[in-house]
Parts: sequence; C-alpha cells; structure tokens
Amino acid sequence: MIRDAEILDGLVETVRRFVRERLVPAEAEVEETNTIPPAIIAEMRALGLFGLSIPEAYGGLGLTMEEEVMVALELGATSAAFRSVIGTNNGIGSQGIIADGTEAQKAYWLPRMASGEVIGSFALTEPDVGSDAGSVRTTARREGDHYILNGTKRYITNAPVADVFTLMARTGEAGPSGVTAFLVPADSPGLSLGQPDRKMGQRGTKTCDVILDGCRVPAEAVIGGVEGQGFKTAMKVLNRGRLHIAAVCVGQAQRLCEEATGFATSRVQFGKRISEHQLVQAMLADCATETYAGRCMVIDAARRFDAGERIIQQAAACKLFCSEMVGRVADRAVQVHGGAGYMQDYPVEHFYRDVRLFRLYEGTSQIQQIIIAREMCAGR
Ligand code: COS
Repeated sequence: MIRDAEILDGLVETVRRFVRERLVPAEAEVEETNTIPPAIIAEMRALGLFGLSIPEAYGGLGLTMEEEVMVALELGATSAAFRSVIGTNNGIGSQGIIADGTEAQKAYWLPRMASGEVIGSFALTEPDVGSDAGSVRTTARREGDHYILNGTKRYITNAPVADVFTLMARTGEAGPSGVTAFLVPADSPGLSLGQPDRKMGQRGTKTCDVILDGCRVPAEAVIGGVEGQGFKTAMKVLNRGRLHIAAVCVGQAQRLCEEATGFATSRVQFGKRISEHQLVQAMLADCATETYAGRCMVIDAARRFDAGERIIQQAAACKLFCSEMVGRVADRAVQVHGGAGYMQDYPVEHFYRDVRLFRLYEGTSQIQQIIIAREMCAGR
C-alpha cells in the first residue's frame, strides 16, 4: 500500500541520490577498510534511514511494506554492507518489539532505534541451532524478579555495535513452545562478544558471537511479558524480514545488470562492442528478465502483506526466488566482464561474493522450500 505517492516518490528519489552520489563512490573504501565510514552512518541517521519501518508514533517513518520495499530496492543498488547498518533497526532488531512488545518496551526502545541512537540486533542462531530454530539451547532461568541467561548466539549481525538484542532463550519444554524472546541490553552483566567473524563477503558488515554467561536481565525484559511466545515472535519477524531481503536482492540484481550492460557496451572484441554479440546479449537479457520477475513478485507480496493477507508462503517464495536469482545474475555479470570480472578493480567481483549470503541467512533456500511446501499442503 502506498499512502501518498508524491511523498514516497520524494523519499525514494532522496535515497536513490544518496546511494548514487554518496554510497557507490565509497564502496571501494568499504571493501578496503572493512568499515562503513562514520560520516556516512551520521548521514543515514539524518536521513531517517534507521527508522523506515518503525511506526510514526515512535519517531519512525512508519513505512508500509510496499513503501519499505520501494526504498529497499534503491538501497540494494550498492554494497550490501550499507543496508546492513540500518537493516537490523528496521527489520529483525526492532520488529519483535513492534509485533509483540509491551507499550513500555515500545516507548523505551523504538524512538531510540528510529533515530539511530540505539542499534538493535536479533539473536536466534546458535552454534548448534540454525535452521531448526525451535530447538534453541540458550537457557533463561527465572530467579526472583530476574532471569539468568546462559548460552552462545552465533553470526549475529551488528552484534559488535549493538545496544540491545532481541534474543531467543529457552524458558520451558523442548521445542518451539518453550522459547521466550528477551530484550537484552548489550551492557547487561554476564554478556560478552566473541571475535569479529571473518566472512567471504559483505565487508563492512559486522558479525560475531554473543556469549551469555550468567547474564542477568530483569523480568520486564521478556517481550510482551509472556513466556513461550518467542518462537512465534521470531517467525513474524522473519516473515517481514524475508520480504525486505528479497527486495534488497532485486536491488543488487538491478545494479549488476547496470554494471554488466555498462561493460558490454564499452568493451570491444572481434571488431564490435561485446553487447552486439548474441551470446552476451543472451546473458544480459536473462539478467534483466529475472530481475524484473523478482521485482514484480516482491511488490505483489508486499501489497498482500499490507492488505493483511497471510503471506508466509509468498514471503518464503520471494526470499527463495530473489536470493537464488541474484546469485545467477551476479554469476552472469562476472561472465560478461570476462577476466576483468575476477579482478577487484570491478565492483562485480565483490557483489559476486556478497550476494552468496542472501541464500543462507534469514532462512536458507532449503528452509524456504520447506515453508512453501508446508503452506501448500496445510489442511489437506
Ligand atoms: N509465521 C507465523 N507463525 C509461524 C511461522 C511463520 N512463518 N512458522 C511457524 N509459525 C508458528 C506455527 O503456526 C506454530 O504455531 P502453533 O503452535 O500455534 O500451531 C508455531 O509457530 C510452531 O511452528 P512449527 O511447529 O511449524 O515449528 P517448526 O519447528 O516445525 O518450524 C521452520 C520449522 C522451518 C518453519 C522454522 O524452524 C524456521 O523458520 N527455521 C528457519 C529459521 C531461520 O530463518 N533462521 C535464520 C537465522 S535468523 S537471521
């Protein structure tokens, strides 16, 4: 749903210009230093990018899913690490509070997240718990008016810079119904961070372990104040997150199409531009066609989400198709570049590595297939 086309167009145009004029020129520096320049983070705050999806009542822009998708398509047109800086505050780091938090939790955390003063992060994955998210092993034991948390969370995006974690821990029996979601401030006693992860791509994105060793949080840290709801909170967060990630994948694919087209129309072989060779044309055409298909399905699913439809299947389908699609597009974009595509002088080299992650996080492609098939067969 787009509430006011003119206002949205203005926002999308501002983000597009910021991406083209500020972020794209900084991509090489981020690759080199593995760090997003603090000045860029400050500009993101000023633009309101940390609060895109946080309701206006709590200081955010309160974008609908369709509006958020339009912005994510633009943000996807540059190194994925830039989007990651604001990704958790808009997505997995704040949506648990928005969906299921108490009024006090919303009032305290959301305005701070919307302004970018506070960075939120989402801690579900563990060393032995990835796809089987209902089997969380981290424990939370009630002690008076506190809980004591023990366990390790793994590959947690933005953990090194986070101020608060939406963290899933076990308070009850085995399986999803024994999982509770907590809001754990990063400075809680007993919480420490592991070494920064050394990743294949997405340089500039910070991830690491979060270690809970007798970590003490007040009972009010339980999201919504109710035990045993944490798995469902996590699933709601991921439904929305998967649409956002799918839109980012389409944005990345659009950029890769531009890079491939730019190269193909300037590189000359056999006496003519390689874009005039039909085998290269085929690669370009497949890239553009798949990107367009991804764009259409993400916008359709976002509209359905805004209309209140059950979109578990559609969100998984968008994540599955768009993350796999951008992998194929990146592969062809490198191929169009020939040997140059393997060199760090051309952006397609790091995009190729960066997009590999999209098929893994927020649920692997195989998990999306399971979710889609389960939705198709439910009730039969
Ligand atoms: N949206 C809303 N509710 C959901 C849901 C979804 N996508 N998926 C499950 N639920 C609900 C179910 O309806 C069920 O509710 P009831 O108890 O009221 O019936 C409850 O949650 C438990 O669901 P289920 O029994 O299906 O749990 P499973 O352990 O079988 O879940 C999957 C399996 C694969 C769906 C789940 O483990 C999953 O999504 N894993 C991937 C996790 C992931 O993406 N990790 C990435 C790291 S986080 S960045």
